[in-house]
Amino acid sequence: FLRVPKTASIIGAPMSWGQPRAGTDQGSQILRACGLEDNLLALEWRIDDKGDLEFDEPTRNDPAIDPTKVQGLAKNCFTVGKGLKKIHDRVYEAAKEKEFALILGGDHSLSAGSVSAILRARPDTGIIWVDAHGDLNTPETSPSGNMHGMPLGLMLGLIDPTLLPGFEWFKDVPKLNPEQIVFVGLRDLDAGERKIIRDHKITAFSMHHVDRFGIGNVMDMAIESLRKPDGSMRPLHLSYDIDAVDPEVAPSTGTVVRGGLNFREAHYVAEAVGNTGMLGSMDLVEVNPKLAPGPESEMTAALGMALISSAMGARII
Ligand code: EXY
Ligand code: MN
Ligand code: MN
Ligand code: MN
Repeated sequence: FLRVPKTASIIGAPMSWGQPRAGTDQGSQILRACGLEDNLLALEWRIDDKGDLEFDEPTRNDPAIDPTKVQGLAKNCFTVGKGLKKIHDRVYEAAKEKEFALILGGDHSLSAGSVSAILRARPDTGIIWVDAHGDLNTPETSPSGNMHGMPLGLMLGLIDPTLLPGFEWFKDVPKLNPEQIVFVGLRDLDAGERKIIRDHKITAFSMHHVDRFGIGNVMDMAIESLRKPDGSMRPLHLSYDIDAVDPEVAPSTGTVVRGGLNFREAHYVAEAVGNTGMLGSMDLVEVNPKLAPGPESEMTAALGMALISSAMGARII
């Protein structure tokens, strides 16, 4: 159902306040500069480029950060929350028009804005979260306070949004059911996240599973795990964090962890999801051209662009 009418809405979401490093706000521009639009046109997509959203910076007039309260444990929550509302509204507009929503990050906090909008328009959507990390933290379990480690904690309803200034709107968005998520590529979980995966019985394929079963079997199992109880397939959203890929292949990102997906495995993930014919939206996040300037940042951005193309139909033969 999502193959027609083949219009892709490109939404630049250079949110960077969910993590501490400068340069994450340049991700959407560098992905575009790699020729994204030409590539998608060659794959016969109609492009509706919505440009890049603009976000406020934190100011000293923001609601006071009180370290004794939950809001003090979620850094920049006011700025992140307001920015995510803008992303949510823009993505919802595209999804409601039945367009493919392609969101260019930006840090991974943005997915709480994009995925919540997809769920509003397409409630049954299954989420394939490709990441070295679980992004399941709450302000209380987070070791860093960085909100790019919390988007799934928010969407699963593990965080009370009314306690976070900027996130009040989040109490009205649909919650993600743990059955609607599958992880691929995990290798760096915090203790609290491990417990959440266990307690909520979230299907998760780590790099250990990729080693043991091979990426082909892992993707078969991952996609199969997202079938609805009646046996039918869900529409799919691919949330692709570039740090899922090994730092030798994707070095220019903020939280690198060795032992990731190799170049072909990274592409295979995108191709397998694309082959379902059910992919209706995608985030590509955490490309930060400032962290490994020069050829390494170009290599990382070119990979991000290629992964988007693979998910959206590019094939070798
Ligand atoms: N789990 C760590 C934290 O919460 O601080 C690291 C999170 C990194 C999140 C990156 C984007 O996937
Ligand atoms: Mn992530
Ligand atoms: Mn990550
Ligand atoms: Mn499942």
